[in-house]
Amino acid sequence: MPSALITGITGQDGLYLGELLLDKGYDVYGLIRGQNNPKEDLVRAELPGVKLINGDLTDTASLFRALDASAPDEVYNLGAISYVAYSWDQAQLTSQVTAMGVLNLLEAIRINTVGGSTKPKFYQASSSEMFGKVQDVPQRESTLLWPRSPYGVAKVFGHYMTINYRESYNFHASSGILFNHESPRRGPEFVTRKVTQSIARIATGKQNKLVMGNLDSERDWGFAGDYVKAMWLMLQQDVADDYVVSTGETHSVRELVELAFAIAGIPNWQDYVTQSEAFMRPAEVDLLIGDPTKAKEKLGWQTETSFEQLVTMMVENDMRIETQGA
Ligand code: NDP
Ligand code: GDR
Repeated sequence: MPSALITGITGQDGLYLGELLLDKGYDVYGLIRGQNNPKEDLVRAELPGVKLINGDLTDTASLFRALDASAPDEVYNLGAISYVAYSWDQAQLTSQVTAMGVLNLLEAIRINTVGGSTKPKFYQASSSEMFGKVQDVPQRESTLLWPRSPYGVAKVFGHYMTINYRESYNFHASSGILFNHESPRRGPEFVTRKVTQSIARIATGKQNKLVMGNLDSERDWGFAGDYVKAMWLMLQQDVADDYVVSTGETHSVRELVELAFAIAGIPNWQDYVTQSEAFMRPAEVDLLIGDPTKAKEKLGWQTETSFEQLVTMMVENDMRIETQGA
């Protein structure tokens, strides 16, 4: 039975990837941080087969212990401070976790395997935020990186460190440059879930207004359940590499809001939506659209869920929660 260690097990992608690997018969370990992590019960309920190990990406000794306990064939580094807006408020902490955390984990793997034991294959959760002020449309693996937030800068560090360990130490280390992916498990701080949760509350009379930031930015939104399959496929290749994972389609935040209100059956969305400076960012990434050709040709991966299906899934989930409490 292959064994996998996932950092970020409590996050959206950790839950989908954990589920995928358990279904494939893996022995799955998840790194969980904090002395009383509020998401521990959720992970235990949704993924009872996952074994949780205490640890933190900023505490390298805990990573050594996690590697010893799990003896992984594959390591998926999904742990990060991942909310772009927050990364300006805590730029140092974001750098310690999202950037240095990658190096801490790579070093723990390298030192652990110095005696010659087999190195686990390594996946790094890189991001389309690295493209920032985009230099190509659409963005592909060769596009120059120009990050626009402390988060984006931290991800660039992790991305190049992953490539460097591949080239320096012969790591089977791959980096997935994933574009925005969403689901009913998405955190409420991200725009899709904020919109679908708010609309469900508006539909049930619990909220009057939806206060938004920039409605003009455009994103290439896919379904997280599809995207974790690409992560796994990358580690099944003979040779490690970097891949853009995206739908190849872009939509503005305004289109997202309009569609979500329509799906909920609420006419005149403009009557409910206002904008506030509080949700504007010091520097915005205006347009993201990825070219997933390489992932399609080399991994045989492609998105299976349309934008409309994704938004419908999320609106219906939040309507169910607001009306039935589940
Ligand atoms: P989430 O924000 O949902 O999850 C982040 C995870 O990181 C949580 O499990 C969190 O744990 C964990 N974490 C935070 N700080 C630490 C730390 N110091 N040590 C260990 N773990 C920590 O993110 P997603 O699941 O959406 O994304 C997964 C990864 O993919 C992230 O690295 C993200 O940056 C990246 N990514 C995501 C994209 C997306 O659209 N979703 C697109 C491209 C990249 P806790 O619950 O304890 O806070
Ligand atoms: P993003 O996702 O920054 O792309 O990063 P987010 O959903 O936070 O923002 C997307 C776009 O929507 C605009 N926006 C708002 N965003 C939020 N969160 N709240 C609002 O009220 C709001 N109004 C408008 C934003 O300005 C932005 O343009 C996500 C994260 O998952 C990263 O970890 C990941 O790397 C990238 O996707 C790819």
